[in-house]
Amino acid sequence: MKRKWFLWTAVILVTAGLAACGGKTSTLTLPTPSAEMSAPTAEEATVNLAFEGFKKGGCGACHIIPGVPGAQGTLGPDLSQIAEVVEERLKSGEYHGKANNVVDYLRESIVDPEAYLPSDCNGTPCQKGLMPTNLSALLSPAEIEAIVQYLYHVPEKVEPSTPIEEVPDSIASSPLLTEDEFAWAKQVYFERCAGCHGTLRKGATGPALTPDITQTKGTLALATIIFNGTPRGMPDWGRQGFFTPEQTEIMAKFLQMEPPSPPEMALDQMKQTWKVLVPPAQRPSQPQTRRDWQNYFVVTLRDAGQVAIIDGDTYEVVVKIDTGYAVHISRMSATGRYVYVIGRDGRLSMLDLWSEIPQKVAEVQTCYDARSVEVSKYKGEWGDFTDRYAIVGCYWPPHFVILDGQTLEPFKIVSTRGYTVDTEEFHPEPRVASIVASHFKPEWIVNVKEIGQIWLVNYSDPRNPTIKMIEAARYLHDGGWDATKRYFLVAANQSNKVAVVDTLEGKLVALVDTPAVPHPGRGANWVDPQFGPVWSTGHLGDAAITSIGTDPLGHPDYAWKAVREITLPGAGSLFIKTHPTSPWIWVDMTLNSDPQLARTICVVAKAEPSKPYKCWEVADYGRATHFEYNRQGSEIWVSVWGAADKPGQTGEIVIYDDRTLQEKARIPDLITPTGKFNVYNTVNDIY
Ligand code: DHE
Repeated sequence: MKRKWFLWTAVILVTAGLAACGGKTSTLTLPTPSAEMSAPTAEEATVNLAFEGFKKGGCGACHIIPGVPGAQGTLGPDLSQIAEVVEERLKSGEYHGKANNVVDYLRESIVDPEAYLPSDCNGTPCQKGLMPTNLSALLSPAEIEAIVQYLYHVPEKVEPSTPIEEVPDSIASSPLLTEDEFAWAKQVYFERCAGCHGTLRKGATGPALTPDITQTKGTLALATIIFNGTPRGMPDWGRQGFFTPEQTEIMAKFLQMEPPSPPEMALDQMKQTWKVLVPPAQRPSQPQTRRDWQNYFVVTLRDAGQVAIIDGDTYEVVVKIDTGYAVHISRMSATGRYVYVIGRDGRLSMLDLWSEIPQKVAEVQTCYDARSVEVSKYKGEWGDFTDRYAIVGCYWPPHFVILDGQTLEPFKIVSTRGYTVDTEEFHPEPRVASIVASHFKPEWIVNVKEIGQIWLVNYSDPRNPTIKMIEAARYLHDGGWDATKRYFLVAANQSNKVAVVDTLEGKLVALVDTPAVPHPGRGANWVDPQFGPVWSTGHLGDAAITSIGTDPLGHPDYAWKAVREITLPGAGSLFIKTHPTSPWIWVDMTLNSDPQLARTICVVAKAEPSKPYKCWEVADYGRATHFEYNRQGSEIWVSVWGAADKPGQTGEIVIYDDRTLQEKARIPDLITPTGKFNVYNTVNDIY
C-alpha cells in the first residue's frame, strides 16, 4: 500500500474569519471563462490557481464557495460572503488573532486556522482541531494567495479558464482498490460506518454516501472528513488512531464504489446459532446472591465484547461475561431477573442475575447488525406477559425478530422494508432503531428509522402480530417515556424533530421541531419552574438542550412544544439523564471534536435552568459518555470511554454524589465502558 500523507492534511476552511481593512478596496475583477483559446490573463491565472487549491484541499466538501464546482459543503461556514463577515467580525472587536485586515485574516485562517476560532460556525461554536493546521505544507504559497484573493472577491459565478475535473477519480469505472483493500474496507465500513450511514449507504444519522454523492466530493475531500471528523458527530477516525492515512484513503475510495449488498438471514440460520446453556428448569427459583441484585449495573465493555456486572452498593465487578461484538445496549426482563444484551453483530445474550454469580443462560444471533432489544412487560386484562417474549431490532437485515423470553428461541421474523413516510418511496433498508414495551397494552413501540414510521406491534398473539403503522418523520432513532409513561418521545434525528406518540390512544400527538440532530438516549424528565413537567434532549449537531412540555392536562399551553433551550459549551451530546429526586440534569458532549469538550460533562440546576450550573472534565483522556443512577437515586455513574489498546487509559467509571456533585469513587481499568444499565431503574423506566 502506497503512503500518501497528504490525505490528512487536506483543506477545510472551517475557521475563515478576518481582519479590518475598512472594506474591500481592491479593484481586481474576476474573469469569466474566455471562449477564445488565448493565454489566460493575470486574473484568470489567479482564479485557475485558486480552483487548483480548492480542489487539492477538497474545500468544497465542507464549504459553500460560489463558482467552485461541487462546493456545497455545510460542515464549515458558508464562504459566499466571507469578506463581509470577516469585516464585521473585525469591527466588532470579537477577533483576537494577529491579522490587521480582511486579507490577512483570510490568509491566517488557512495557514494558522487555530490562531482564532470564531464563536459561530454554522450555528455551533467553531471547534479546535477541525480545520487542518498544516495546509501551508499542502498548498503552494501561490495557491494560498490565489485562494485568499478569490475569497476576498468571491464572485457570484466564476469558472476557471482551464476546466477542472469535477469528479477527481472515476473509481466506479476503474476500481483502484485491490481485493484485499476492498475486503478490508467492506468489513470496516460495516463495523464502524454502517450504523450511521446505512449498510446500503442511503444515509440516516449520517449523510447518504452513495457514489453519485461521493464521487463529486472526491477521494481527498472524503478522506479529510474521515480522518478529521466533523462537529456534527462524525468521529475523527484518523486522529483517534483507528485509521492510518493509507486506510483513510482506501475507505475514501471504497465510498465512491457501488455499495455491496450483504446477505439475508432466515429462521433456520438463526436457530443454528441458538444455544440454551442453562435450561429454565435448572435455573434457581429465587435469588442465590445476598447482594442487592436490583442495584446491579450492567456495563457495556464495548471493545472487549463483554458486559461487566457491577454491584451498585460496593462498586465490585461481580463478573465479566462474554457477549457479542461491540455490545450496544442491555435491557432487563419485566421482573428484572434476566438481562438481554444485544451486540452490534446481532448476537443476543441472556443473563440470569439470580445465580450466585450472574451467568449467561442462552444466546442466539438474529441478524448481522443490531442495536435494540426489549422484552414483554404487560400484565393486565389481556394477560400476563412478564418475562415471556423478547424482541430484537435489526439494522441488517432490516427486520425484527420475536423470541421466547425464557430460552431465546427465535420464532417470528417481520421485515421492515417498506415505503417512506413523506414521499412514499420504497426503501430497501429501513432499520429498526429503539424499541420500548408499552405499559398500557401488550405492545412494543418499534421505531423504523428510514421510513419514519412508529409501529405499534401487538404481541398478545406473537406469531400473528397486528401492527399499527404510525406516520412520524424520517430517521427515527432513540427515545424515552415521559414521566407518566403514557407518551413516548423519539428523536427523528436528521429531520430535527421529536415525535410524540400517545401509546394509550395509539396515535401521533406531535412532531416537535428542535435544533440539529436531537439525541436523547432515553431523555430526562423533570419539572421546569416555569413550564411544568418537561422531557429534555441533547443534540449531536447543536450546543443545546431542548425541553418539551409533557403535561397536556396541567400545562396545556406548553404541551408538546419546545419550551426551553439551554446552551451548552459545545455540540456532540449523546446522553442526558436525571432522577425524580435529583436537583440536577446531567449531560455529556461525547462526540464533540474538541477532545477537552468530549470529556466534559455539565449539570443544569432544575431550580435555575437558564444555563448550565457547572461543567468539568471527568478525566484527562478519552470521552465522557452516558449516565446512570443507582437504585436509590443518590449517585450517578459516568463512563470514561478510553482506548482498548492504551493501558491505564482503557476507560473507567466515575461515580458522583448526586446532591453535592463531589466525586465519590472510580472503578478503573475497564475496557471502553459505554452504556450502564441499573436493573431497578431500567425495569421501571426511571430517567
Ligand atoms: Fe447507540 C442506544 C443506535 C452509536 C451507545 N443506539 C441506541 C439506540 C439505537 C442506537 C437505535 C436505542 C436503543 C433502544 O433504546 O432500544 N448508536 C446507534 C447507531 O446507529 C449509532 C449512531 C452508530 C452505530 O454504528 O452504532 C450509535 N451508540 C453509539 C455509540 O457510538 C455509543 C456511544 C457507543 C457504542 O456502543 O458504540 C452508543 N447507544 C449507546 C447507548 C445506548 C444507545 C449506551 C442506550 C442509552 C440508554 O440509556 O438507553
